[in-house]
Amino acid sequence: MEVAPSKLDLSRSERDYEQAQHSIPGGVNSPARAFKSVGGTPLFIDTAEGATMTDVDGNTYIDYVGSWGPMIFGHAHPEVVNAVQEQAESSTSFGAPTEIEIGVAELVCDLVPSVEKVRMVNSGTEATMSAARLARGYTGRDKIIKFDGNYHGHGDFFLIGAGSGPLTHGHPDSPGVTRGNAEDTLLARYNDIEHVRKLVDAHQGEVACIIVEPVAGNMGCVPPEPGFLEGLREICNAHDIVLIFDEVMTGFRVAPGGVQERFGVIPDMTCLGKIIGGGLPVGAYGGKQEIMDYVSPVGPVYQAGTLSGNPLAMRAGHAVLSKIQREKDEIYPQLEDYSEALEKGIQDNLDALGLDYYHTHVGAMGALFFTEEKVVDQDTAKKADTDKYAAYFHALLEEGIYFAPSQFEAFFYGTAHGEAELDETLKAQRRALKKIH
Ligand code: HOZ
Repeated sequence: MEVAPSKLDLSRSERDYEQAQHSIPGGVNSPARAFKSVGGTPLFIDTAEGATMTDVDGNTYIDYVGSWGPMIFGHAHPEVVNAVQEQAESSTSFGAPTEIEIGVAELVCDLVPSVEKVRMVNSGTEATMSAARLARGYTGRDKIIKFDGNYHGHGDFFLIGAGSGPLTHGHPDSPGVTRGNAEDTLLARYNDIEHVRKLVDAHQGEVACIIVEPVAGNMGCVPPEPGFLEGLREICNAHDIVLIFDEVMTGFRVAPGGVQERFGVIPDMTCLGKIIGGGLPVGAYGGKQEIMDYVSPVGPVYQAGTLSGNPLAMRAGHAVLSKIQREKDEIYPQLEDYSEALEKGIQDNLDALGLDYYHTHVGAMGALFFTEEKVVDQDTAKKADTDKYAAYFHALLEEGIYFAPSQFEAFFYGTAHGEAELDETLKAQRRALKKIH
């Protein structure tokens, strides 16, 4: 996509991007970063602290990406930095059990209602792949149900109707996924419980699990309609299907115990990532003891990893989760206040110009769509004006505000975002909207 030249000096990012493309496919290690749908040059980041991030050209932005979710306490939080520094001096990996792993597992079991036992892995993708395998092994069934526009990482059987990068770049069904994998993935419409019922009825006794982002964050942010999660719970109970909540984005973000705590619907298994590692590569899957004890070495379903439960990552995760445990009564009301004020300010700015939009948030994540309709699923998300979003994104960037470089991603913030950031964001947004109107 072509964009007007930026008013910012991005010369070093431009040079880096050009150089990176010679040795890295597309110049990036994860496609969502490539600015492909908004155009222009991805920012190469030099440093970040609190709510702000500075690129290699020295431009500083208020950050609403937060590393795509992990930065609930802002960048380089001293408690995380100290924990990682201390651990690094005692080695970065042992490939043997450590006491800190028990500490992190106990915190997760304590905070997340559905989790009685938890296994650490290295990313959200690993968590969802492992959870689906476990559900299949446990039930002895092959098929999974996922939702159009939900994204569960890049495991083969999840790259069917996938949100996030695949949706942004127009390849929701990735080549390279075998026919067999594709046949075992049944695709349902988000927020459409009758559609799920029909799929399950048509595949009686074949469905191992239903996996869902209980608040979708990979087609923008799309909350569940009333009754949707409850309906999934009821269908899974009736058909002995394992209900998996992918709370990689929402875990410890929309409430200490994620969507399941906030909406009171408890899945059988939960996938976690992002905040759980405090910005280091950590994922986890957990759930009912009976299911989790089906994993090797207690049970027959195999899953392993040299760097799983890595001490550096566990120290960072422990620092973040124990802070959440200690301070949750202050943290989450503070995040809610910010969310309410941000949403109201954004809506006032949009209303003042008479723009069509749909804005939503759940806890400390949200999305703005330029559209005339409420967004409830992928079809309605895709009706949004993505060219307008691209113009908005660049206008904001020039004002020093960094939102996700795609209409089909959520925005995130944390406790480092305070009154000054709010004020600056809303003023910048007002100027940016005037430019693109
Ligand atoms: N999975 C992330 C978006 N939902 C993208 C991660 C990245 O590109 O860094």
